[in-house]
Amino acid sequence: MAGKKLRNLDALKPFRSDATGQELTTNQGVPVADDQNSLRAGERGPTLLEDFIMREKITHFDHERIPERVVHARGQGAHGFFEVYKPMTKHTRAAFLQDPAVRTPVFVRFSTVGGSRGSADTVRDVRGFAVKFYTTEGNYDLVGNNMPVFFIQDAIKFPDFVHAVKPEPHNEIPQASSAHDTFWDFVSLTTEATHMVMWLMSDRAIPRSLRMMEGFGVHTFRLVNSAGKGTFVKFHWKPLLGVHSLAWDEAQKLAGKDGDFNRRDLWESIDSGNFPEWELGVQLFSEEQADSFDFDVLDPTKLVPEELIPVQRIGRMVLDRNPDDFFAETEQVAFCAAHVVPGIDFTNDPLLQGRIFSYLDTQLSRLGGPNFHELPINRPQCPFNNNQRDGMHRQSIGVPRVAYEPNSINDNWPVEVKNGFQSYLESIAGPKRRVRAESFKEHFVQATLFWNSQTDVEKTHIVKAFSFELSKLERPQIRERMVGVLANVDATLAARVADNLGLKAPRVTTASSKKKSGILESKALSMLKQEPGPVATRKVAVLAADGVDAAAIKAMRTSLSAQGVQLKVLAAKLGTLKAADGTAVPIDHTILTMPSVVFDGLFVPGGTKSIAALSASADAIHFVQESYRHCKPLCASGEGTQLLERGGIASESDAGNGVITASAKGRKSLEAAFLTALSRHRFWQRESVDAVPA
Ligand code: HDE
Repeated sequence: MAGKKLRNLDALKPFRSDATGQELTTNQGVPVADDQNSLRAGERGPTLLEDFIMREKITHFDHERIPERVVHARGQGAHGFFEVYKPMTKHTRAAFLQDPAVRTPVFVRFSTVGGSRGSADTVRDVRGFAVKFYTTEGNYDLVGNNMPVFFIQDAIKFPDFVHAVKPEPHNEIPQASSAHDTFWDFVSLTTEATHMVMWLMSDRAIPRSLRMMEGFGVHTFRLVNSAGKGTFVKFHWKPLLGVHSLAWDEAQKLAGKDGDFNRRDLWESIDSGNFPEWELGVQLFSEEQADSFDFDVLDPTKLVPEELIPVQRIGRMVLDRNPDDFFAETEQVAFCAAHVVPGIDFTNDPLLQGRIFSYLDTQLSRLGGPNFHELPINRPQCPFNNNQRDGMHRQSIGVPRVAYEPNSINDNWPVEVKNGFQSYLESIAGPKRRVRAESFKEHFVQATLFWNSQTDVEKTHIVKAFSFELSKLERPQIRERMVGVLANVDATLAARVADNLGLKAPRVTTASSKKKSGILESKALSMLKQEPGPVATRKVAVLAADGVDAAAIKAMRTSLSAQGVQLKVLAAKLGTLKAADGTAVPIDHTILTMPSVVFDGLFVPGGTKSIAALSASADAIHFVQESYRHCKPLCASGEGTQLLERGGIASESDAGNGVITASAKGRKSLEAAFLTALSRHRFWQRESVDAVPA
């Protein structure tokens, strides 16, 4: 297959239905003459059972829903491709990791975990990051998350964990939130969850965009080369747009103002040709290296610090096509942690071992039987043949008259492949026991590593997130217990959270194990210590009214769009504005339909009349204040500074604080300074300015 470029669309052609230019028919192909009226006995009489057309239509409608995923119910999918940078032959025989000329089609589904299918996008949660590679040797699913560790160590605890994080069973409240008693009860009694809870309370749990998230395979997997040699591997996805988050207040408001914020963002960026891209990173290490670590690589509550084993970037994934049919693609896609290909294998991570079972099993009830692999989005794009047959919704027609092996009637086809999938040859010996390995028993060292790796701003956000969630609990004893757990992570963290909860700082115990690796901080664990990435695809709001300075908008638009930043003009109502120079300025949105929370920055151009009108508008002032409070870059030119002042914001240019105004700089550098501010994403130090409301 080397050199052949695969494209998903071609492979799916026979399954695509398109009614454009076609006649309306029943499912049996019978032409329908009247789709407006059911068949009645008399003009005003009862509808007849005989009306097979209406019954077929309504029966199908009655069964349109399938069970939502038990976790990760809400998601958004996209098609794309993966290509490897150089042959990975030394470490793996996986076909899709050999030839840089080959583009392997992928389908990716991002998701939140706890909420139901209709819940909001921007809730505090882990994000699923599941990738299906349609390789020439079968489908490979890398079913990961945007955080590199997990809450529990053993699959047998997964139902308990999920029952605890889902809404409380008696009233199904709260939706899509861990801020309730059962979650904190469970995690405070299950200290192995502490490391992951630190990630969940960090800004990783409120991504600005699905395009600005890292992805992780979480478990240690194994690459296997053609000689059967194994290498441990941790998978990473590194976004080219950097890793960015929302502000917590903003995330909560977005959940109401645009519950589809993350989904819309992904859709619109692909739709407009701004294809999101990630590099696939691997951390490769031997069993001997693994043995030297101060944690067990089979424990999914632990990560391998990049300082210990660097991440090598081995390929890239580009998402370049939106699905045509949400249900047929994003909803029906069935990821499975057991979908591996020759050259990629599992390890004995006890969480992974359970996942190998769970995913296929769950599809049986979600997709209604064992033939879901035949659905267009799930079927491999390479030949697949075996002696399985029948079952609900079987689509393929088995032509040979045998479905068993050995057989002589069909010359024993299909035949085994000598070079087919072979499990890594691993020697296992030991008593059969229900046991947690000694090497899994240390629960806090990496939680402390995570905490120590954060900037002060990130630490404050973590403290606030713990304080917010624990404040919501009905049972004070759970709150206290959790603060006690935090004392094992860091004394200051525990004391700060305790203070916010009106509790005494707990007595501090020191983390229980000595670090062999000696790594006390890891830069890669902080979002703010990473390169911010380009500003392309960021959105800037322009507040305007009649009399606006059109030249200022034009100059800003020219500079910003050269960097791929989108400028949207917002006014009190739709239509066009009459600028001060008499030109017409088209309005993109109203202030009320596109609130400040859907933008990355704000520009207020001058114009005496425009600013006078905006200064008299509570909505406009709120917009400015909210943008400021959410730490977004603000820019004002000419009289625009007066609107900032009206919002209680000092209007002197203060680049360090993300406020760029004309008063200190000339026009040319105003745009450049604003672009620099946008590239910083947020100016978190402003959070401490309580005087500006939002
Ligand atoms: Fe999942 N998980 N999981 N999970 N998971 C599911 O499969 C499960 C875990 C992840 O967009 C389910 O098709 C068990 C870790 C993603 O369709 C189910 C355990 C990681 C998705 C299931 C875990 C994940 C799922 C629900 C512990 C990160 C969404 C519906 C042993 C590495 C995939 C479904 C999509 C979905 C089971 C833990 C990621 C029930 C038993 C760790 C991204 O099979």
